[in-house]
Amino acid sequence: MTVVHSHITQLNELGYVALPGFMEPAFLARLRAEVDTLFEKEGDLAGSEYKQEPGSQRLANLVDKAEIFREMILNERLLEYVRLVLGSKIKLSSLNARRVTPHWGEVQPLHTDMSALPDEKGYWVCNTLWMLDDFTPDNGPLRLVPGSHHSGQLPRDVLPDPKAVHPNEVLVTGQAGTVVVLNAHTWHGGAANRTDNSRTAVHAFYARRDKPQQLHQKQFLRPETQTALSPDLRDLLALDDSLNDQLSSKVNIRSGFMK
Ligand SMILES: O=C(O)CCC(=O)C(=O)O
Repeated sequence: MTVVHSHITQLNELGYVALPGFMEPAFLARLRAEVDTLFEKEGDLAGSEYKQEPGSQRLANLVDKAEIFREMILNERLLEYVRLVLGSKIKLSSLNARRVTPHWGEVQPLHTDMSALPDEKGYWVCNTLWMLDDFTPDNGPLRLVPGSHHSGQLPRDVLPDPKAVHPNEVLVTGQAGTVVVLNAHTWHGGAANRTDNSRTAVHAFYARRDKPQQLHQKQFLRPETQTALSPDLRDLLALDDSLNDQLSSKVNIRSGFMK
């Protein structure tokens, strides 16, 4: 285990930890270039495998779309953090990108990913947010309520207005290249972008092995992609896991807040 003690404490107590400089500059440049190319190529269809969201552009099913995405989900240093939240048995749930439109004044409602609440075995959703741009207070950073993963409640059930500023919320800012590990039961959402520039992040979202994937990877990865995967990737994507097929193939794709 290489995770420093203070990060373990922060993740346990606050529900998130930011890792500045996690991406090497060359990796960040490659990732940005790939994401830009895909947004350009997919145009109005971008994100349609998942959900399209007013005020932001999305990309979905990224594991299928370039080698760099397969590299990032298997990053062992990152997976150590994910296992701190979910335990040893994990799988990828989905891999998306989200670009917030300039001057988009709306915030996302506070939510937990997949509207998930911890169960008797504990936490089952963990997101990692890869900053491709600097996140500033004004350009649509992540907002979250530290410690809310302990509440056992969904914001929509207990807040009069999940879009309103929460008295305890913090904005998670950082330089491009930062990765934020988020216990995704923590109440969170994207904030408003009041600047002239877009803000982009990739979300590598993981789940505990006994829960559904957000995007059933086996259904969405092309056969030629599946054939070329290493055994470690096949395992992380749960491609040879009949329990995962039962859990994930029939569920509607579940966002924490989008219909
Ligand atoms: O991109 C972000 O800042 C967070 C987005 C988010 O929470 C979501 O789309 O569910």
